[in-house]
Amino acid sequence: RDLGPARTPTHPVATAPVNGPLFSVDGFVKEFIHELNTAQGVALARSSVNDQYLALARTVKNYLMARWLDTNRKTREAKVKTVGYLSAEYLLGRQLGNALLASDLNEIADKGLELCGLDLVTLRNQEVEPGLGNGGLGRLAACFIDSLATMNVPCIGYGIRYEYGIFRQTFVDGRQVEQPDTWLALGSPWEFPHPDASVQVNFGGHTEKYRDADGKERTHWLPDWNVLGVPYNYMVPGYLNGRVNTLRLWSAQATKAFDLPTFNAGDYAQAVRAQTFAENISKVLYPEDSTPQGKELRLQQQYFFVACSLRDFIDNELEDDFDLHHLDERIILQLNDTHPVIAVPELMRILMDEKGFDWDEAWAVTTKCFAYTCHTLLPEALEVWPTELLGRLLPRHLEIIYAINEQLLEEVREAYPGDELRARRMSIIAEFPERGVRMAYLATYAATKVNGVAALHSQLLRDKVLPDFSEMWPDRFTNVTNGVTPRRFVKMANPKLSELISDTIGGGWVTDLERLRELEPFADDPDFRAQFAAAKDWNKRRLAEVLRKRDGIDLPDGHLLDVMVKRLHEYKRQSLKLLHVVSLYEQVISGKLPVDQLTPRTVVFGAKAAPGYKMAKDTIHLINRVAATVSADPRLEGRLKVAFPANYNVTLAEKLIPAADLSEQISLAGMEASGTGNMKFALNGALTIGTDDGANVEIRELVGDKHFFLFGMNEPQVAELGAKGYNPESYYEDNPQLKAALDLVLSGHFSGGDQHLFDAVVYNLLNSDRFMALADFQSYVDAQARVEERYADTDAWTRSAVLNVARSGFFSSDRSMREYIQRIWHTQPMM
Ligand code: B1N
Repeated sequence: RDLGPARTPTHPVATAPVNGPLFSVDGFVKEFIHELNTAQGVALARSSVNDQYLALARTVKNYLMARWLDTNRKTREAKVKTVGYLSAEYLLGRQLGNALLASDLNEIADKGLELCGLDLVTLRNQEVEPGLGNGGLGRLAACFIDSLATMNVPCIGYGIRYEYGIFRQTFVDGRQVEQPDTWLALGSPWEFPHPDASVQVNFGGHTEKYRDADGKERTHWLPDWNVLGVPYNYMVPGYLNGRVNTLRLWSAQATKAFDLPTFNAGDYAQAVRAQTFAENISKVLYPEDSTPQGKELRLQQQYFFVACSLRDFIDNELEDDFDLHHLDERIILQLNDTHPVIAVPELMRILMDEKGFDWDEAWAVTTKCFAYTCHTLLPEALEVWPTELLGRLLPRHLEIIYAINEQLLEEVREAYPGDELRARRMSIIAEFPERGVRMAYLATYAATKVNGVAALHSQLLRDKVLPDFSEMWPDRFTNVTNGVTPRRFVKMANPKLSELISDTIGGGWVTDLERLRELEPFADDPDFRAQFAAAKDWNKRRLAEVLRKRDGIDLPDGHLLDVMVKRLHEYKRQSLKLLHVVSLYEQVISGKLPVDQLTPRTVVFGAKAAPGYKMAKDTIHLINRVAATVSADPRLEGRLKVAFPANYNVTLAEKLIPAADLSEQISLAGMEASGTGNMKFALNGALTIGTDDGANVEIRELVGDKHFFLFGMNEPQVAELGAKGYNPESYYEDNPQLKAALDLVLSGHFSGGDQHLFDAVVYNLLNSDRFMALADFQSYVDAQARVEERYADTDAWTRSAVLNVARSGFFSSDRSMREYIQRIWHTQPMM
């Protein structure tokens, strides 16, 4: 980026620190009207809600601007170590509410807008959330950067500015239909594009050897095409602390060089088409959660953002004369799963081919600069890039990966002489089913630290996914249990509960969540419980209003609100929840259960399925059909309702989670790496019904067995049953309640008499049931009976809910960040 010659301004205004608008209602209104008039170009009287929202967003941004510039200047001057968080996904949620909270502008904005005849809530609802992630992994990245800003830790989040985020889900006759997410269409007031700071990224071509001036053999990459990465900066404001970190997302643009040959050849139309080809790289987020498809464009995306980010940090964040041998003193690059792991050979390439390092020097630096977080255990989620593809797209990187692998295998053979099987197992290069690069192995070998995302997951990661590596380098492995930001998911999402908490124990909990412990004694205080229950009721009424407007769904009063929201995946077992619902319904309509013995309950599902995931889409269809049938059946007398609002996203989560009574966390033990929704529910006073999986284990330990409804096999039992041979059909044959539920689906009851519509779902359960839903069915039903018993005793239920809140402070992402800082990053907060 060309900053031109040094400037020595003489006008006092040019040298004064940047000043934001005045922190008062008058200052706010002035700025707001100014933005409306000059940036939107409209008068208040003629402005649309969107004009007003954009002007409001810019106004709030202007308040934060001085702090942002200040943060950047101070961080640069201090030359401290920065976290470079590399993530292909950031599931940010709406920005306005968070920015208002972080800058303490809620009251002023509310009053100021009122004086303009406008309503803050209406304007907030105009914002389209940036859905630049699939689920937990992307949302975690968003929570982490929020915490780092709040904790005064220098961090740059690096990622991709997808033009289309996660698809908008609609239902047509109960089936999922995907619509493009046009989040940029109505304007994007939160971003700052810097086309002048674009970075070139190369692809394809071949490599050549040559001798440098010292006679050393060196390699040269001669790529055959390239694109530009345009940085877009976003503010990441800390909570009331004056720090504003940066999230830098890259957008792909064609370079001139790209279309020049075609253009010169006279084919104008082809040249323009080539332009689109390059820009496809950041066009759309791949909508697969946990099961990525090995698509060429996806590898292009990964290399694209990683190459831009490394180049940007080295060229623009460091001083011109910085000695890259000490790079690890200035950055730690956190790899959010394997998606950015191509950064490892990229850094090696930069250091060797561009900066003249020899191999050992480059490796010594590289291995100090990376740390790797694994987010899964599912074998199909571990990325393996075919060498054919990787070599075609990034020939130099494949060479470097082969060389890294040779070095790894040499180390292994030295440590375990004669153990050739082990060497083959640990090879970064897989030979079957095709030759491919195991990105998790590459990351593990290169990283200073490798972590899982919950205690159980980290243990299984060591024992089952990377046993050879953890045996060879035991100290490299660690656990950091995930967390969630209390700013967005309690303070913002649950204002009534937040007020009650602050009135009771003061406001310090927002940045020191363990202080929620101080609420424990109040679990026995009837007055406090009443207020707590009142907040829950208020949240339910708010949700009812949202669902009525948004989805035309009626939420009955006084129901137990039973919520399962997360991506649709077989391992998460939405089908198990559905079997429970169908079973309750079946028992009533067959006369086995008097309807007045049914606990009034509304079951809410929220889930997107990957567009190519047939079983997941069929399950969505079945849930919708069951929802329609059950909710409409007069025999249930309104005591059982199933609701499935379409397009579950962060914005809906912020309304749903605070209203929930029961949190469904029912994955097969050993399958959910952590979960983070589970934490949000507990912090908002829902009780969990869950398996011994992921972070559920830690939630249960903390809130106590009595206040958590545990069911199902644990991980060793799952492994044992798998080893013994699992036969789902035997559960169907032996359990009349389960049989009746499945038979009801097979009878066509939910499909207008069509007896085969849901064959795929049902026979998958009966014949294979990879995630053992049938094996856990009875235990789940029994646990639900315990839920109903507790719910019948309102005081006991509320007491448990209060204790869930009081004992879940551990799950703040501030705590996660503290652990990364102390055990992995060794960075310092700035004062
Ligand atoms: O990461 C979350 C965890 O809480 C969840 O348990 C875990 O399932 C989730 C490929 C993924 N693991 N892997 C992914 C996402 C997108 C993609 O293309 C994999 N997401 C998780 C946070 O740790």
